[in-house]
Amino acid sequence: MTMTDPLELLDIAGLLSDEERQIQETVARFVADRVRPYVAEWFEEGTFPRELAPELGKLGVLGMHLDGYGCAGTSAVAYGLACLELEAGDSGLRSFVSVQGSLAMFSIWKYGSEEQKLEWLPRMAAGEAIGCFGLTEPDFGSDPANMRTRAVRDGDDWILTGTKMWITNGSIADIATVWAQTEDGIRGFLIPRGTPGFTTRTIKQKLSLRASITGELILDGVRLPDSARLPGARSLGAPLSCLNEARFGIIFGATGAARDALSSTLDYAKTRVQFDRPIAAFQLTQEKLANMAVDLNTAALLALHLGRLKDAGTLKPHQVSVGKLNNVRKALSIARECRTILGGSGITLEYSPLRHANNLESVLTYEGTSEIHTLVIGHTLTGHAAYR
Ligand code: TGC
Ligand code: FAD
Repeated sequence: MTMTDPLELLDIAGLLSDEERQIQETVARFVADRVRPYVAEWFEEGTFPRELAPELGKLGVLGMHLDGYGCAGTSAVAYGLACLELEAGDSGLRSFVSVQGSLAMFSIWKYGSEEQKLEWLPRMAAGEAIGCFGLTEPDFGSDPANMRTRAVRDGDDWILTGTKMWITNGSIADIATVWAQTEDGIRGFLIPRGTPGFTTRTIKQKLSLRASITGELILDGVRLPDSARLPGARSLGAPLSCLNEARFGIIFGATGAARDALSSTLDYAKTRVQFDRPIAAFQLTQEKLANMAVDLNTAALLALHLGRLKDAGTLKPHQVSVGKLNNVRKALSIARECRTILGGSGITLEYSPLRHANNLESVLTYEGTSEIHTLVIGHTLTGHAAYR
């Protein structure tokens, strides 16, 4: 007996519905045809091909779990499985889809006016308009409550000033959801590209998430009408609720990166011969492979459990933290361990594990660092918030 997909170990696919399996297979085929052959080149060049956006729209994965306005309206589990397959291609691809659907579109879908929804969501679902989500600032990442970006009233308008940092899709986005402090608390605003005073800069020299555009948003007295404000967003809870959506996709996505790293390593270990035997036949290699397969399968089961809770409408933010903390941590450790089995070959882009490991360094940090998710869980267990 031999296995190429390490997720076959516990027959997790047997827990999925026919529709969920079909959606997963469709996304996997797209990744095999349109991503895997090119992703090493994108990573090396530090680029994300914008022309992929309408293809992702056609595939139905942009705002996939939202209802109406041109969105597919699938279950949370189906959306998670799509994230898993996208991130098996590259975390940068899943990031694009997360930011578009779970952050930029979700913020409009949940907190926007009917006019804002009609103006942006159908085009964003089709991949004709790209969105970004600006919460983090140069001096405030884990602690967004203290953000410096300010929106002040000037007659009927708002004037926004500040800087947002590390913003996925920032410098290619047509529309930015930007969070700012007002005298009544944190509010969200939609800023279209080209608005006077609004500029962006691409962050270069990244060693991680290279097949993704990361940018800075600079707001220098940007004047906006009140109709640009997200009317339903009334506190920090609004952007944090958007993060739950994107963190959910990461719980599945990280297992995709780990699965891809492990399955390519299994193939390699079975064919690479040293001391006249395949390296897969050595006990030390098998211990690594077995431990990784156990971690991967338990991470996938956790993702599925949380997905079922989300579909039942009972998923809590601290449960999302359990999934994000565990699955990203495990995926990063799997990708690094896989690299050791590949020996010298593992340091090139010909094999995926080190690319995944480098990407997962960002995934460990964004959407709440592992320390922040640890403290969220600690808060839930003890009743004491230890952030401040
Ligand atoms: P705290 O006082 O605890 O909460 C303020 C208000 O927010 C509510 N809340 C939540 N609501 C929904 N979902 C959650 N997860 C929530 N967490 C808190 C809370 O109930 C409260 O509501 P109310 O009504 O009482 O006002 O806030 P705090 O300032 O003490 O901070 C808590 C902490 C540290 C957990 C939070 O600030 C946090 O999560 N920090 C991490 C920041 C972060 O994750 N940033 C991510 C930026 S976006 C990104 O990284 C995109 S990468 C995308 C990609 O490329 O894939
Ligand atoms: P800091 O908050 O300064 O943290 C530095 C270290 O201190 C971390 O280890 C952290 O865990 C630790 N720390 C902080 N506070 C505590 C505490 N209370 N207790 C213990 N340890 C603590 N943001 C967006 O808004 N939109 C995006 O689209 C986006 N995309 C991103 C893409 C990439 C590639 C990256 C790398 C980041 C992105 N981010 C985005 C920003 C990301 O969310 C932040 O980097 C993250 O929240 C951490 O903030 P920071 O980098 O300022 O680190």
